[in-house]
Order: sequence, then C-alpha cells, then structure tokens
Amino acid sequence: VLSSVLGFPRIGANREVKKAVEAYWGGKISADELTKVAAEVKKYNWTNIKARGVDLIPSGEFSLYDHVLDHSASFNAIPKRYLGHGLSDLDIYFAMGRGRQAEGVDVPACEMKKWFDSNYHFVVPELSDETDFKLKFNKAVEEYKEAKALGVETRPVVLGPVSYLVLGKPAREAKPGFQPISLLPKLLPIYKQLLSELKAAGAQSVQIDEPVLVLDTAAYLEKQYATAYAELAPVAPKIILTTYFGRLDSNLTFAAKLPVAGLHIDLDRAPAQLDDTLAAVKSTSLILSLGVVSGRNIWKTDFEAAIKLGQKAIDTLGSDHVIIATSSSLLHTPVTLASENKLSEEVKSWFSFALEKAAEVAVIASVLNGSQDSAVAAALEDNKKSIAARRAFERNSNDAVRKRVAAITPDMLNRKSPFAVRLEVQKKKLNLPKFPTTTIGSFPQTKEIRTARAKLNKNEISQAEYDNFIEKEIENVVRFQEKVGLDLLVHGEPERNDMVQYFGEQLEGFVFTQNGWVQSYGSRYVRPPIIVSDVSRPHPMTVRWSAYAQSVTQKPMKGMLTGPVTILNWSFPRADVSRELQAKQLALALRDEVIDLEKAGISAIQVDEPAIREGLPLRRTDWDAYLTWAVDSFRLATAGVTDALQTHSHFCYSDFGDIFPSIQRLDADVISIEASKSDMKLLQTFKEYGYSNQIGPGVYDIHSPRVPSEQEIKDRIAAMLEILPDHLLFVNPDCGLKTRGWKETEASLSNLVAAARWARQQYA
Ligand code: THG
Ligand code: ZN
Repeated sequence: VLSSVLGFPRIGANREVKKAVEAYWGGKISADELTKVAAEVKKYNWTNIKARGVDLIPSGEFSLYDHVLDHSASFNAIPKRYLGHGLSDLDIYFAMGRGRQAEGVDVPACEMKKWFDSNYHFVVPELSDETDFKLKFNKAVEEYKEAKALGVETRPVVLGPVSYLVLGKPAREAKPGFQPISLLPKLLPIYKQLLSELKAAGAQSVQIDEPVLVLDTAAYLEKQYATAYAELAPVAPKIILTTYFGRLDSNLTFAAKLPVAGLHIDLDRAPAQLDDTLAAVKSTSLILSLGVVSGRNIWKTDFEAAIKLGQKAIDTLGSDHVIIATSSSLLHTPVTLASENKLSEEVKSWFSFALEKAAEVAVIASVLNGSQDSAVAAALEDNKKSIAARRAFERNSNDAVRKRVAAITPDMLNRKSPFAVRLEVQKKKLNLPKFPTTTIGSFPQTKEIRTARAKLNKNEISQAEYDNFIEKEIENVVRFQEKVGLDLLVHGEPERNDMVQYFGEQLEGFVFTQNGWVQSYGSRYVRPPIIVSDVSRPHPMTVRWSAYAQSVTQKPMKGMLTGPVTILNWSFPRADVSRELQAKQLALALRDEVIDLEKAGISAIQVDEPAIREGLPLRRTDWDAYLTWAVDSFRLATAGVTDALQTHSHFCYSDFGDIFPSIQRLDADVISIEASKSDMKLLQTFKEYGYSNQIGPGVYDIHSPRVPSEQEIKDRIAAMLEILPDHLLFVNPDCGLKTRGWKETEASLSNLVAAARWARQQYA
C-alpha cells in the first residue's frame, strides 16, 4: 500500500506567495525574485510532505494564481485581448487572472468561477475554433525536475483534457452553439506531448484529475473520455485517473474501463461508493486510490474507520493495488496546525491541517502494511484518544439550541405580507428615488484598518481606542457616500476582517485560527472559522455599528449580515451533525440579529448569501433536499421583521440559472447579483422566469482595479432596462469594495451615481 497526497496548499506557511505576488504587481520585486519565492514554497511543500513519509508526492499543482489558468497559459489558450501589448508571458498570465489597467493597456480579467462546490475560484478558459493550442511550456515537467533536483521523486499532477474543456466556456468570438469539448481532438496532441515529455523525464506515474467525472454531465462524455485516454495512455507514465468532491455513480461503468493504471475516488464525500467501485475494478488490473483523508475539512481522520476501508480494498484487490490518499488536493485546508498557538490543546487535538494530513495518509498506509514501527503504533494510539475525546465533546451539545431548532414553526419562515404589499410600505418608509443607488456593503479595507485590528489583537491599543477608530472610519465612509451621492448607505464594514470570520468570532460554537489561511482566488485568501459545537448568539453582533452609522446620517442605512448558508459554506463545518442542522442554528442566531437591527432603527438589512449556489450538491438528485433547507434557513433568518423593513440579499455568482425558483422563494425584497462579467442573458432568464422582486444587477466588475466609464454604466443600465421593469431596478456594483483602493472606488461610484441620475431623467 502506498500513500499519496493529491495536491498541497501553494500559499506558503506564512503566505509568502501572496506577499511576493502582490509585491511583484506593485513593482517592488522582479519576476526573478518572484520565481525564487515560488521555488522556496515548492521546496517547503515537497520536503515536508516527504518528511512525513508520503510515497506519492504531488508536483506541478503549484500556482502563482490558479492552476486552471496555468493550463490555459501553457496551452496557449490566451484570448486575443491580452496579446499585442508587449506584455511578458508572466504579465499576460496575471492580466488574464486580474485584468490590467496601466500604461495604455486596459483589459478586464477573465471570468472566475467557483471550483465545484468549494470556496476556491478558478479562471475560466475561453475557447473557440480559433484557439491555437500549443504547448508553450511544460509546467509538469519543469516542476517534476525541480523536485527531483532537490532529491524528491514526485508524481506530477495535471488537470485532464476532458475536465479542462468542460470547465471552459465559449470565447466571445466563438460561433453560436460552439461547445468547448469539440476541441478535444485539437487538444489531445498537446496532452500527448506533455505526457510523453513527462515520461521521458522519468516520471513513473501521473495524476490526471478528472473531477468532472463526479458530475451528471459526465454521463454524456463517455465517448470523449474513451477517446482521450485511449490516445494518452500509450505515451504517458502510469495514469492515476483522479476524481474528487463526489461520487462516480453510473459514470463508474465507463470510468473503470478506461485504459489507465489506477482510479482515485473520494471516500470522504462519498464513502458508500467503495463497494460499487471495488466490484467494478475487481476484475481489472486497476489500482484503486482511496481518498480517506479529507481534503476539504480539518477534522482529524478516524484512523480506525480509514483502516477498515483500506483493508476492505486490500482484501479484494491485493495490497499492491491500493493507495491511501487524501480525498482531494489539500488546497482547501490551511498549511499546518503547528502555527496555531492560541487554540487550546484540547481543540487542537481534534484537527489536522495539510501537513498533518500528509502524516495521516502515511501512518494509515503503514498500518495497512503491517508496520511494527513504534512511532506508527503511537500515532495510532494518539488518534484513537483524540477521536474519542472529540466524540465525548460532541455528545455535550447545547440542549437549548437543539430545542429551539426543533421548535421552528412554518410561520416563522414567512414575512407578514407578500412582496407587492411590502414594496409600497417600504417606498414610504425609505423614500428612495427611482433606480436607487447602493453598494454591496464593504468599502476599501485600508492599511490603517488592518493595522488597528492587528494592534488590538496584540493589546497595543485598548478596545475603546479601537472602537473609536472604527466609529471614525464609519463616519468617513458615510460622508464619502453622501458626497458621492449614493441613496441607500452602508457603514462600510471596517470592523470586519472577513464577512464570515467576523460572525464566527461573534458567535458561540466556533473557534478560529491565527494562521489558517486558505486560497480563495489569486492572492486573496480567507481564514475559515471552524464550527465545533452548537451555534448561538451570546450578544448582538453588528447593531452597535449599524446604529452608529445611522445616527450620523439622514439617509437610510442598510444593515449588513452574512446569511446562514454562506457562513456555513465558508466555514469548516462539523462532521458529526448535518449541514442542515448547522444552518438552522445559524439562522436562528441571525434572526435575532435582524430583529435587533430593526429595533435599533435600521430600515434595510442585507443578508448576503453568495454561497447558496456553490453549496448546491454536485448531483441533481441531491438538489431539492439542499435547496429546501438552504432557502428555509434564509427565510428563518429574515422573516422576523415588519413589512417596512426592506430585506436585501447578494449573490456574487450569477450561474443560478437552474435555481430560480429557490431565488424567488428567498423572498428578499431586493437582490443584487453579479451581472457585469457575464452578459445580459442572465437578466433575460430572470424575466423569462417571471422573477417578481427588486433586482440590482452589478453595473460594473469590482474584482479588477479598472474604473468603468460613465458611458459604460449608462449603456449597461439601458441594456438592463430593455429587459427589467424600471420600478424594480437598483443600481449597484457587482460585489463589495473591500479589495479595492479608495481612488478607483471614488471614481467608479461617481460614474455609477452619474449614470443613475442620467437614467432617472431618461426613463422618467
Ligand atoms: N469571505 C470568505 N469567502 C469568500 C469571500 C469572502 N469567498 C468568495 C469571495 N468572498 C472571495 N473573495 C475574497 C475577496 C477578498 C479577500 C478574500 C476573498 C481578501 N482577503 C484578504 C487577503 O487575502 O488579503 C484577507 C482578509 C482578512 O484580513 O481576513 O481580501 O469575502 N470567507
Ligand atoms: Zn459579492
């Protein structure tokens, strides 16, 4: 039995990559210096994984921005708009990731999408018949050799051709009806070259990721999979076809027949698929890689349970045909628990981060190999103890919270009156103009804000000094919005580090890390809080700040909360109770907050649910169950108020084409959505669906520093009004502004307000 890690965080133990990448963007370090930092991080990863005793160590999955973008760049799948500006390959790469507006170049970024149901974003390949695939560089080979030079034999990782194409989208110039998968015949020669070069470099095996195999769509791709792997297998090192985040289900039938050396399945997400998989591969020569150590959560693996699964596979296939692995790349977990000094020893003993997980796969494999090593025996014993201790803790749940969840009644999910009635009441109460302008909530998080927070954490300033500072910031943001001329104001969220972490810190039932960063996209990382027990709200969380903000302005102030589903999805959830139960507990806590905000004089409250779509199960058969509790949780959180309270919600991602009924069922008075990067088709769908409440489709993309012109925004509003009724339209950016600088924020919002004013005259 071999042990394997499918991929590792590429941010560095101390966020070295973020710092270096941002320094490079700021012109503070050279490309060479950036490469050096990257090399150090790769070395750290390889040597540390090896030191934990892992047999199959990943290479090639490192990235300066995004691994899908790495593939596009190396395959020469580069949209034309990035070419001809005299940019270096590296700068073209970053321009695709984040856009570029400097020295006469003005190009927006490529679209980003959520990576399956995770909180990681990948850069969507843009493809057409004009895409001129060639292998510009072979990252897999380069990193394989780089590791080898350090004395580490690795198993290179590449994203498979079918998944790569399926994750892509038609480029603007693509013919109507173009499907990226039609490029498979053109792409396969590139993969052949890539893989044969890997073989020539000495790689024994290669991990080819085909996560699309766990989706319903894969059922229609059987032929493409067969063609692809029939062509690739003869020239490639031994292929381990790798699936994760879900179950193969019926796709197993053809996946198990592909001419590959091995198959990896995710037994963290879908432990029940082991039996079917064993039955399917029993009569083949396939190696089965068992993903028993979660790549998505931070709970210690229950060795006993993992060993049982491993033994079952060995009994069927023989020990030389079994690999013990992480369920997916460890990209989604923090680097190491060793950097956490504030968690109690008890709490720490429940967790494993990436490096600890590397050790876990090695120990489990050793046990299955019959190791007599005393260190292995000790690790096994330790694991038994901490799993038992955690179970004991879980049994000690908060009864009052459980009882409250059990007592939820249907009427608690309903607003008092239907939308049409509320609309009139709210019109009087809020007195907003036509095409009201607003923002999504956060304003630039400046160095000063971060510094103040850091000082508070280190006790270098008092709580009172910090609170004063935050009040000043809030007042400045309010004045700024008044000056720019926005209608529905926000307090700017200077008190929040992150829209999820902040609430985690206020709620009972969570713990947080000091250094548990996980890449969200590019150089942006998050520190997910960890839900460890039943959740409740010991005190109001945002009322103080929203009430203060309202007290310094005559304009209406929008309260700002993160919704239950999003808090859940962007945290590390408990593994011992259902997601539904955790969402309902969160919803009750938020319901109390919403009611308190209204009591404090706030007349609009936004409860963001950007993660509701990404939380959707990967398989359609699982959708209904999820959507029922997810939407109910939102309604539970927001329905406790009077008709006069205008509820808002926000979704960062617009691909909810197939969950319209659920978006409608949220019954938020206003939703703001991302519509700037995708086209107007989305709005058309809203219309066709007959969506009835107010909508603020983002009029510009905040994910890039470029400033939209007034004309651009006018054009967008005009295009939106071709589709949406004018009495339902809000005008807002497509997401929060915390990652932006003040200068571009002021310029962009001024243009936005001017465009809205123009629209009021134009469509009076
Ligand atoms: N919070 C969490 N997850 C998210 C978002 C979020 N997932 C989706 C989307 N928003 C991702 N967007 C961002 C935007 C900005 C940052 C992170 C994710 C960001 N991070 C700071 C950084 O990397 O410098 C660190 C933030 C901090 O100090 O805590 O700016 O909003 N959970
Ligand atoms: Zn957003």
